[in-house]
Amino acid sequence: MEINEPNPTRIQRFARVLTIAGSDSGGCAGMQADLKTFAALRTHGMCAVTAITAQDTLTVHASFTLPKELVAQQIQVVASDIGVDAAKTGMLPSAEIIGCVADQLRLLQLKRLVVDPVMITSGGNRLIESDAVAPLVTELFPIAAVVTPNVHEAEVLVERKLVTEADFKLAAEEIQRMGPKSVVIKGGHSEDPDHSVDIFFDGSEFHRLEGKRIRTANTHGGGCTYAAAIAAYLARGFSRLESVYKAKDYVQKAIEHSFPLGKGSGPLGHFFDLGE
Ligand code: PXL
Repeated sequence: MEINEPNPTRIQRFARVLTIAGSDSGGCAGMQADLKTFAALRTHGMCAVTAITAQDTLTVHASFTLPKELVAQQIQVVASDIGVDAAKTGMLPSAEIIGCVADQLRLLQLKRLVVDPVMITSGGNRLIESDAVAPLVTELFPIAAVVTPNVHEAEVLVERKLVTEADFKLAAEEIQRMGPKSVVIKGGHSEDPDHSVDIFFDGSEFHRLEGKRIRTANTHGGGCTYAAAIAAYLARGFSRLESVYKAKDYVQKAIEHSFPLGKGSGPLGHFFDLGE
C-alpha cells in the first residue's frame, strides 16, 4: 500500500498526524499545543519543527528559524518510515521555508492538509516575515483541505477590515477561491462579547458554527489547538465538515478547562476528559 494512502481499518486506531510548526518553550501554543491535541484525540503525533521561539505566557522573546533542509528532512523521514494520514502547518516563518514545505507536501500528495495561516500571536508578536504571506497563499492554499484563518489573518488575506458576519462570509468565499477545498474563519478574535461564531465554506455551502464565548485570559494556543484538532479528526477518517464541527467542540471544552500559569495568557486544558 502507498505510504500515504490511509488504511481504513488502521486509520481509526493508529491515525498518524504531522504538525509542521514552531516550538513554544512555554508549552502553550505552537507544536506543543498541536502534539497535546493529537494525543488527546487519540492519534499519533509527529512534528517537523520550523522555528524555535523563546517564549513565555507574556511574549515571544526570541525566535530562530531552522535551516530549510532540516525542515524538509524531518518531513521526509517520518513520512517514509511512519506515514502521514493528515498534516497541519502552523508557524512558517519565511518564504524559503514555505517553498520547501510545499515541495515536500506536494511530493506526498497529502489529501488531508490543514493550513493555519499563522501571522501574529495574540500577544502581538509577528511569526512570519511580511514577504512570506504571498507564497503562503500561492504555494500552500491550493493543496489544503482546510485553511483556518482567525479574523485578523482573514483581514490580511482579503486586505480589508471584517466586522459583521456578512463580511466573514464574503471573506470566506474569497479565501476559498484562493485554492483550498474549504475554509473556516475562526471567530474567537471577533468583537461579539457572548459568542464565538465561525464561518465554514466549502465552495458551495456555508455553515455557521456557534459557540459560547468563554471569559478567560488563558487561551494561549487556542488557534493552534483548533487547527490541530481538525487535522486529527481528518486523519481519523472524518469528513472536512465533521472534523471542523468536532474540533470546535473540542477546543471549546479545552478552553473551558484552561488554567492560569505564568503572568500572562495560560494554556488550554487539553486532557480534560482524563479527569483528576
Ligand atoms: O498563533 C499561533 C502560534 C503558532 N506558533 C507558535 C506560537 C503561536 C502563538 O503564540 O507561539 C510558535
